[in-house]
Amino acid sequence: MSQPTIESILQEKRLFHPHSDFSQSAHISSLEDYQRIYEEAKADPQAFWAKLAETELDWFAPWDKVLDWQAPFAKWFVNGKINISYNCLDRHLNNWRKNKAALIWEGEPGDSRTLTYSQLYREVCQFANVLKQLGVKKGDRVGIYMPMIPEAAIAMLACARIGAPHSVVFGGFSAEALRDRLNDAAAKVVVTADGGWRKDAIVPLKEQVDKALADDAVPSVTDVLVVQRTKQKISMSVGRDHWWHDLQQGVSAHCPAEPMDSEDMLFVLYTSGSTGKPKGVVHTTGGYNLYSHITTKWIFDLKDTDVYWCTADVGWITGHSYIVYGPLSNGATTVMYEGAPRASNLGCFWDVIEKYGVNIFYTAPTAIRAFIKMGEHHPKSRNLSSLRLLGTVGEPINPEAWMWYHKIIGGERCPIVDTWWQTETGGIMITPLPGAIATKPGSATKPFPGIIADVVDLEGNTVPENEGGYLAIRHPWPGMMRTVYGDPERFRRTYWEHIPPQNGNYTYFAGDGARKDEDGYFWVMGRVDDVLNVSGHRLGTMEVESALVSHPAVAEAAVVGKPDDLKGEEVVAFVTLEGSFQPSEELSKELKKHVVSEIGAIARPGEIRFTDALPKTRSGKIMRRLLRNLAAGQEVSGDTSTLEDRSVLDKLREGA
Ligand code: 7RM
Repeated sequence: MSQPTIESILQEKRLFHPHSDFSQSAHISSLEDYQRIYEEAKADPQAFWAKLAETELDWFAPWDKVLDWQAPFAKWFVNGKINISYNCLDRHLNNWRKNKAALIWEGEPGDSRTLTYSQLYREVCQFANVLKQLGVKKGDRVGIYMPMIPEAAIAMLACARIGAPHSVVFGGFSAEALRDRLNDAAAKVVVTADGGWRKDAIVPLKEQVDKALADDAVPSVTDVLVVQRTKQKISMSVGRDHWWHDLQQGVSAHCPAEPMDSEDMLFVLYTSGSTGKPKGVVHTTGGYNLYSHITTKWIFDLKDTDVYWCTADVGWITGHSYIVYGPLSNGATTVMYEGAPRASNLGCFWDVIEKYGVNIFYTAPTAIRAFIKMGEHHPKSRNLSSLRLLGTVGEPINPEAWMWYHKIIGGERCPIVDTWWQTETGGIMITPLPGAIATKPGSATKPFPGIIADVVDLEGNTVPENEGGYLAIRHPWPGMMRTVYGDPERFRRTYWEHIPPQNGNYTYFAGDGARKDEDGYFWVMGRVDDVLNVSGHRLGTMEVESALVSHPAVAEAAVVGKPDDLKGEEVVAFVTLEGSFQPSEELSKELKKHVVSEIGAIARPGEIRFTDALPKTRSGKIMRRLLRNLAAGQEVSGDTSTLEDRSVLDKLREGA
């Protein structure tokens, strides 16, 4: 199996129409419906979004302007007052949903817990009161560094309830990475657990928090709240650290939802870019609530009877929008799973589907490729007949993996929604609407209503049909990020200036290459900047390079991605050493370990290649294109005339 190539994808002609029984009961039930709604939204985007905001969400006070666009800075539903925790909880309590399962949690090893909407409401209110007692006020940032347990969602909703923006840091990130993010956000409180389960082992989360905070390295943090999950021994620092269960005791289970301004910050979430340290992507309250809500409803064709499961981690945007906020705002039953397929239980995903009768299943291509390797007998020996819709996200899906998903998991009856979007977009942007749009394996198909997507050149001109270009968005949308936390200029530079604005018309640059075919279907080809996609996780080459050069043996490092059947891409690092160090297998191992401790296991290089020099241009720029060729074992392609010293290339070839 291999990653899709431009050639193979262009030859993909298979078309899968929605089954009529699916379409008949779908929210958007025909291509004509989609086209009508799409055109309506395009003609008057503000009227389109305003109508949805009014009918789909509860507001404390109406807005007086739908959109204020001081490009590239947007304000949606200006002066409207709203609280997303209210929309996710309170409004479901005065009807039959009160005792409906809101969150079904399947833990490891073998634990489980179901919270109804009223139970979730009480837990969230209690924790919101706990945060208040610790002095957390509207506007204060709260770090969340948690395993996949209900308390992660409870903490997010509690923050939202009192207007304290959360910053969730993926539990797989190292202490260093955690420290940088907590510092950038100047978090006041950190919520964590004694540990979490990850593939039959315990991740020592609290220990990492202790490391991150050691020597007063994050001076803004006053308190740490610790959920008891694994019961292993941890140290508690008197005055700073508190057990979650101690503080929850005797606290009121009611806490009014703070009326937030529509543009108040809801959360900041860090993501990798092509330069420098990770960016804090800022999302605000009203627009994000609407966008995550309506995309969940229409794309997953959510019905009140559905059991919905997204396998992402809450540490990523997919977990924010499609485990917590989108599903709960719709009053859905959302499944949260702490485990991951591992040697001791290769069928665990299918067990979860069978156990809870999951109807809608949303996962990543990298997971699907791993399942293919594990063999058909795992899914085939479980009852997956409850499934009615499948989704994928995170990277391009190769047509073979798509077909396997369709046949083996979907039993050829479930539509597949291949959803393209980003941390920055807040929600899904290009996707089939499953009752309306016929799918082609490997294509994310069409833009969501209200989204004006295009494939352009660097002047911003639309490129001809079936020609490669840059994926771009033409008009602001409610779920878009508002700024880079603390750095509005970086926001402007990174997303709005690659394509020069024309007569005040700004175009959002996504950083992905794409093409649009003769039917208007989008084919996303992958990143065009120095961002890698390893198992669906975004990783900046610069981040890994900085981690490597922080090791005393390393003089210089250049990191590239190498195509990988399972992970999509694998990290390959070219490294030159300081004078007194010699290449060795041991040093290679040590450098890999060093990257893991600086960033986290997702950044572990698959390969370290020692070299005397890196190929550079005369102006001193590393020629990554050549390194990418070398890493992939290909002939070096394209122009090498700008290379300063050709012998470097010859030596690198010999070394490989
Ligand atoms: C949701 C998420 C964003 C990057 C994006 C793309 C890639 C995501 C798809 C995809 C092809 C898809 N947020 N990407 N979905 N590429 N088809 N359906 O993944 O911020 O972590 O990553 O992921 O390169 O720019 S993210």
